[in-house]
Amino acid sequence: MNSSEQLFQRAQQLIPGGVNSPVRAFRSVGGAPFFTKRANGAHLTTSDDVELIDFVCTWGPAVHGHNDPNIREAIATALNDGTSFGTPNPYEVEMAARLVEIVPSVEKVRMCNSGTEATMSAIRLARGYTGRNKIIKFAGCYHGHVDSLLVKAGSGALTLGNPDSAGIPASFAAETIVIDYNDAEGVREAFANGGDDIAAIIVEPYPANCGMILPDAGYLELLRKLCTRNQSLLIFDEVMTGFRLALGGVQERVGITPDLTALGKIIGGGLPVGAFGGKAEIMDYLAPLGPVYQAGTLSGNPLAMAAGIASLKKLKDTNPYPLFEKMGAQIRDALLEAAREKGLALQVPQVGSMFALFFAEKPVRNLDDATSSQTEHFNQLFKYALDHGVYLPPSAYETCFISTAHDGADIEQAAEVLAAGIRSI
Ligand code: KE4
Repeated sequence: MNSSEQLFQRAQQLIPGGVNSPVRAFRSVGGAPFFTKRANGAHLTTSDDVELIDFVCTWGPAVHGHNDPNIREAIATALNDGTSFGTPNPYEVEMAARLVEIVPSVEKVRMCNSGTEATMSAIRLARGYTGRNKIIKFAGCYHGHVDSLLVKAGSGALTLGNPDSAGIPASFAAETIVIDYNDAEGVREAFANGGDDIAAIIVEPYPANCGMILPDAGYLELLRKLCTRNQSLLIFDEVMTGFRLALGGVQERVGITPDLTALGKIIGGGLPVGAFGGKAEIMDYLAPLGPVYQAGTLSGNPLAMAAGIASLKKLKDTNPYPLFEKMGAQIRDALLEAAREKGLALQVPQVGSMFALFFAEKPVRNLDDATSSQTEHFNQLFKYALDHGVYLPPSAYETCFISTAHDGADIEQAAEVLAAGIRSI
């Protein structure tokens, strides 16, 4: 057995499925996961010294690539003064100031430790602020493993075929209204039937946990209008898209201001961080000022704040977004060209540094379209790519990420491998 196989065998005796997060288990693409011992720039080195061009980027945080020198230096500097204080610290203030400056909807922000905590807290705040119970979410969107949101959820839940997780009381799920993404009539009806008890809509503005889906023209504007008209809150879950699709996220790209925004991934620079923010009037409902309780031992951790500040500073200083558009389009076009030559139906939704692959005849507009795509073709491509040094997310229901560390050679090599992989299907 090679090193990864030995490690996986041992891990499975100690950790459920041998992984600390289900989507890492390769269950839908087959085979066993490799173990990573080092990561630098756009590359992972497995415990068997295989080097891979990485398009998972630790599921989004590594927007500057792995082991970024500026982030390392920021962590090392903070580390000199200790790892956690349990009191307010200067880094938290700088992080909050940067988020307020960068994210259009954020007047005040609260740090937490994961995207799940961010969405869970935003939901609780919306309910506490409005005094209402119902939440609207969209089928296939994934907002972390929050009880009330693990209903028709995407990402690992969808990958493993349990979008409605066990362990969620029916009474909890009953407070969640699930609508198809891009279904305008469905949202209008939900408000017409029960708008006075709808606390909020939570949405990934560009869903990226069932592959990547883009909104119909006017759809996000409709969500904003219906929430405003019904005094419900609009929550953008930008844990994945924040700082990646624009410095201010999708809300900056589309010019729509949600009432609350959930954030994470990039703002931790690779360390565990989440955040949620929005209008000061709403945020001030949080303890210790208001009646909505929310807390966290390591929230605002100095090391994580220092890493996130360095990551945000670098994004602001380097403005990588035009480069992301160029690299994303280069891979997209290579994939589409190869599929055309092969006579395979392929959709490659791509925005900046995010892209996904659906082997489907027509553009994917919702979860049903996504699950009707030929996922076995994706799985074949995944395996071919991995065998040829390119690591895609191990599920057809995830999205690929590019970092500023993916240089021209990485993109050209990956485009060639993926095109050859498509031709091999
Ligand atoms: P975390 O709790 O995993 O930090 O964030 C949850 C979350 C919330 N909102 C969105 C839009 C997300 O994409 C996520 C987490 N993303 C997945 C990848 N699709 C994390 C990977 C994993 O579960 O291991």
